[in-house]
Amino acid sequence: MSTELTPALTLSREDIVRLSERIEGAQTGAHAIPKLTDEYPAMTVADGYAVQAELRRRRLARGNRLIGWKVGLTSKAKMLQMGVDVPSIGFLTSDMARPENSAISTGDMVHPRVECEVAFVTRAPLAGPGCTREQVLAATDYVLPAVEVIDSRFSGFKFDLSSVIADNGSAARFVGGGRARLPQDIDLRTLGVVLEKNGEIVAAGASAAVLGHPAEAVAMLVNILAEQGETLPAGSFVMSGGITEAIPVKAGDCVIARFQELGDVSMRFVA
Ligand code: 0L1
Ligand code: MG
Repeated sequence: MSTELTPALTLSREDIVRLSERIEGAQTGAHAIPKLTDEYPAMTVADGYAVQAELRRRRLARGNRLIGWKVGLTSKAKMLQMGVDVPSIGFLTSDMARPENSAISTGDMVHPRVECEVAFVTRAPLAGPGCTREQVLAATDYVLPAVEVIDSRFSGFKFDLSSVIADNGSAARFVGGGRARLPQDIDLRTLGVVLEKNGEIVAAGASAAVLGHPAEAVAMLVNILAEQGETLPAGSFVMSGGITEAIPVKAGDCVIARFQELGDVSMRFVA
């Protein structure tokens, strides 16, 4: 699958800064905005990553720590659901992490949804191009079950690839938990997961939904980072992509993700 960042930038530096301020305002104010391509129809994937990079610079300048990355839109079902045809990446900062079993506020999000993912923690640096699944597994310290809370800042969760990349892949919150495992001790390709909301099963899936194997998504992340002149340092936390579809949540909902081999991750949502 090609992830080439071509065609190149069409936005000026001023536009990139202006759009990152617009996204940041929507993220912090929890209000929906139209997708960016409504105003900039020629916006490219490279433009989206330039806006995301500026957003990251601003977030780190405010004292947040970069703790890792997420891969999004990694399953065929999700690409179809969102009308895009390649995966995307986004950054994860310390302020997005929430403890297992905690109460997560919905008041500071627009329209949150939850999805079940396998998270990787690395113990060696990884660099592309050409990073492979095998290299990812060799560089992995452990894997753990996680729930990503995504929150597109675009009205009606409607966007295209360039816009969603600029919006940091809808990254909002994430919760890791369950039981950490060595990647060589389990078959990461066939892990089953069941997502319960308020005691009802609302989604289920198998980890092969993530590009055939979640480590494949991490390799793809490393290769996209290489296109941006970046590497994945040792000690990174990586969310490898949704195994289940994303399920809307609201204040009052209790969510438990039950992972085969990896245990449960739970949280509740409050106003
Ligand atoms: O993590 C994800 O797969 C989300 C990527 C962005 C698309 C969305 O908001 O659903
Ligand atoms: Mg996700």
